[in-house]
Amino acid sequence: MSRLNNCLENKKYNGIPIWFMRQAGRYLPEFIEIRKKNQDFLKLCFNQDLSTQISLQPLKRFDLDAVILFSDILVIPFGLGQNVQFEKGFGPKLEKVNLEKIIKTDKKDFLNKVSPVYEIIKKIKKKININEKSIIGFVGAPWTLLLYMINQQSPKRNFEIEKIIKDQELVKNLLKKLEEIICLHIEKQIEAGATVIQIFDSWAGLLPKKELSRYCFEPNLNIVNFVKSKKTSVICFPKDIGKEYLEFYNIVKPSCLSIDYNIDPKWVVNNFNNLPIQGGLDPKILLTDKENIKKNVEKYLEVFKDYPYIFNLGHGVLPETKPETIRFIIEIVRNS
Ligand code: 1CP
Repeated sequence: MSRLNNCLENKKYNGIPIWFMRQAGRYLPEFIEIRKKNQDFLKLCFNQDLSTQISLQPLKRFDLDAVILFSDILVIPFGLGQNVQFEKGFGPKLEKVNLEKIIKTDKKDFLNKVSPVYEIIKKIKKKININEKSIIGFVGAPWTLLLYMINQQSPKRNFEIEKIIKDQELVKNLLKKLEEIICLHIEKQIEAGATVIQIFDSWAGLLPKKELSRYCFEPNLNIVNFVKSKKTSVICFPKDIGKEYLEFYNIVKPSCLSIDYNIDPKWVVNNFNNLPIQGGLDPKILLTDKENIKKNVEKYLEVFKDYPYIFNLGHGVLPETKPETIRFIIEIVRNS
């Protein structure tokens, strides 16, 4: 079994598994080249040959333990019939939510739009040795997807929680539909060959504490239980919820927690009962000099010595990162 799957299942394994969030992406010249010729981002996500190629690009260059499917969390709103576009220099733009249309979209309609994703996973599986590399499928968590769907753009640009959760009927219905479709999307990814599922709750940190249970813990729990029922390991990333990571762990009980860079790794080692942990290193560190990078990588390796740990970052690789820096970090981890 692959190093990553072994670690997730808390078995003895040989060395620390390593992969990077956004390992396929804009810091790689070979990705940028394909992207230039393919202006429509979602169309690229559904292009079977190109998306397979992009998913495998980082593994061609580097000694990584996993391939992550090249796709996006926003294929779910798209599959539900909400128009999504990615604009250069702006990010995602979504049309206004039409609840009636979304509710009317059934599983078959969704699969009609999104099924190329599963074909891409099948193609990836044919090109790698599944005993050595994990295939990571992924979804956005209900809250993070709901937020993009109602906000119609990144909350980085414009966000007020009151506006998002004002229409409780809409919120309740959307969450229910999202949970159902997220589970379907996971099921199909597993059937196609995904050996690990990661749930990105990238904007969990925008929730006030009193709303975490309803919008973050409960929906993640339902999805984690679904993934577990498919006998598949599941990594949760409820980004930026600080000390509430502990409450998340106690309620949701995923196979592994991915931590962001605001979390003190020592606190994690002392409080999470040997639960496999992933990530943590601030992606901005990768933009500094080698000495500083080495010092910070070694800090995580030291804290998580004798602990089930997956090396990764506290969020995605930044576009300004030099590919050589990724190689440098892998070398440090492999030689540790
Ligand atoms: O060339 C470009 O401009 C496209 C940039 C890009 C890429 C490479 C986007 C647009 N998505 C992706 C791929 C992607 N997205 C992957 C591929 C696999 C890999 O990790 O290598 C994954 C896992 C995602 C997941 C994703 N999309 C998340 C969750 C992870 C995170 O970063 O927090 C989120 C929030 C998105 C939405 C999204 N898609 C793209 C952008 C620029 C954004 C973020 C917009 C925002 O800031 O709100």
